[in-house]
Amino acid sequence: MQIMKNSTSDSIRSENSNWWQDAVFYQIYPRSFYDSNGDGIGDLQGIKEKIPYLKDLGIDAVWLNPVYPSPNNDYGYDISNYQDINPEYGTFEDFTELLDAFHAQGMKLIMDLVVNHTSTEHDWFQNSRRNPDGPYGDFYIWHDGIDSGAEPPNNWNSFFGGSAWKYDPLRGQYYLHLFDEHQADLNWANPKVREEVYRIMNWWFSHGIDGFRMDVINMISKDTSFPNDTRELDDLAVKGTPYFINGPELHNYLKEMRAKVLSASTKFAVGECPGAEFEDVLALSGMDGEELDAVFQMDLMEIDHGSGGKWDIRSWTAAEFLSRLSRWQQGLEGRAWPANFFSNHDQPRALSRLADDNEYHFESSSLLAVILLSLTGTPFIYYGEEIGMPNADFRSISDYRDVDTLNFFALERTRGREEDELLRIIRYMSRDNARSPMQWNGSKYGGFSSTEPWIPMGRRYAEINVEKDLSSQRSVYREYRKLISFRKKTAALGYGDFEPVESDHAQLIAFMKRHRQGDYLVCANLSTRDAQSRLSFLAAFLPGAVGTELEYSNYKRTTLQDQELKKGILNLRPYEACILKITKS
Ligand code: TEU
Ligand code: CA
Repeated sequence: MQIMKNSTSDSIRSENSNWWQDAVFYQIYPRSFYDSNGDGIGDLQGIKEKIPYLKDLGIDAVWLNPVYPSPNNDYGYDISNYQDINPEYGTFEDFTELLDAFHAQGMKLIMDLVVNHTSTEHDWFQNSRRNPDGPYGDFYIWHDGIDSGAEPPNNWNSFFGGSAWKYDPLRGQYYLHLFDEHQADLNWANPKVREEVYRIMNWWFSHGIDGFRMDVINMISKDTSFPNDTRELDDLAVKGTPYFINGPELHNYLKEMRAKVLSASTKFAVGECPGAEFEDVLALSGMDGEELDAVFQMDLMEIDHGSGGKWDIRSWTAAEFLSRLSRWQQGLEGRAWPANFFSNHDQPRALSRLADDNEYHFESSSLLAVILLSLTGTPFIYYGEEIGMPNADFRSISDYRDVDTLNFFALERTRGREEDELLRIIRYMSRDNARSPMQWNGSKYGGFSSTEPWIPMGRRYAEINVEKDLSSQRSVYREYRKLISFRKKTAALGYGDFEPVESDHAQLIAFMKRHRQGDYLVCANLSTRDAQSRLSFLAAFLPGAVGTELEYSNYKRTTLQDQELKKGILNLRPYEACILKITKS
């Protein structure tokens, strides 16, 4: 699919632009969104009931995390059957009903495609381990161990801790698993594997879905000489990444996929690509349209990662935040289409991580909305973000469900680290922070279910929930709705050229979005103290600029402040975020 930048046409909804370029997406973690039948597990009928809520917010398209049959070692990312629905979430009929219901509202639905690996319970894997010479014998990555089998084939690590290899006594060989040991990596070097994947994708398209979010799609090609990783690395770091992230055949596989599945279609293909560098993203989603339509890269999500990765938390500054945004916004401009997000099911809640989820809860939540919805590219709002859901913040390890979190805890305990210290890290960084049930109201199970949910409610659900938010004078939901609608009529936000200004400020970030139809300045104070920005610098950026007009602020602004604004002084209160229109002579 060719990316059309709107610089050649006049309307923001030009007939040349792709539907997903105009769309505001909403990501749903189905297990935690809404439980319609009282078993404590979110489901497809539950999502269907909430379509009006999403429609009212201004959502155009939804990405569903995996809903296929799965033993849930990684809650759906370990798939045992690609062509069915997990009975916990409903039936295949429920799925087609849901899809029709979205379409009836003019909304789109994209599914998660998890084909770097399958569950070890998938028939393919069971066949592969039983029958090395059979049709599935070569579907996975099997190797003999070294030292007569006593040691794994090399020193690569799983992202969830420990070796990436697991010995299977039945086959008498090791198989590769970059994630949990119940997630065996498929052997993409085998053309039969690739044919199966394309067949499955086409099957889902024939049922009418509108696209795929492709899980760790930049890891499908491995260096088939499987070398040891000899770099000097932090204890917590993952070994082997240079040999499987953006591996040698990746671009060939994706070009083949484009040709066999995605060509001449209006389906959207967005790839999740952890560890993708700038050049990789260009190659993967460049405007030639030969591979993906857009890429989720993790640069901003790594702002607080130290040399040991996600569990090695470090501090960051506003200037760094802006520089990470700018690197991609400016770098990809006119060359590739960005997919923007501040949260997902793998990250802590952005509100707790990047802003203040307490005293400045309303301001922080709406500030994140201002920034996300002002970026060029397709925005993805993660469920609960629109009411300012903070980290679940469970205090006891028994409340956590995520294999990554539990492995980290167990492994570090054996290395002698204190339980308290580990819990402090987990309360900040665990993926379960963003997987707790949607907070619909303040009743016992948060209006999510009539029974005890599969994972506890976030600690502050009685105080922060949809019902309370909507009845409040300061509703986060209504700010999101306002900003989504403003974005849809303001070409500069979704399509404009990005230019950082105030790129060295200790407290605030500011950037311009420029477009033929009008130029805008976005300013956000990322601190708990007042911050001043000088607007006088605008002259340097925009010859002919004479002033600004306030389009949006998450604070009420007084006439006096408006006068100051006219004089070029912008005083931002804690977590204040503004959008200003630049006026010209
Ligand atoms: O995530 C890939 C990934 O590399 C990370 O975000 C990962 O979750 C993190 O490094 C753990 O520390 C994708 C999915 O989004 C994630 O939910 C799955 O667990 C993973 O792939 C395996 O399918
Ligand atoms: Ca249910």
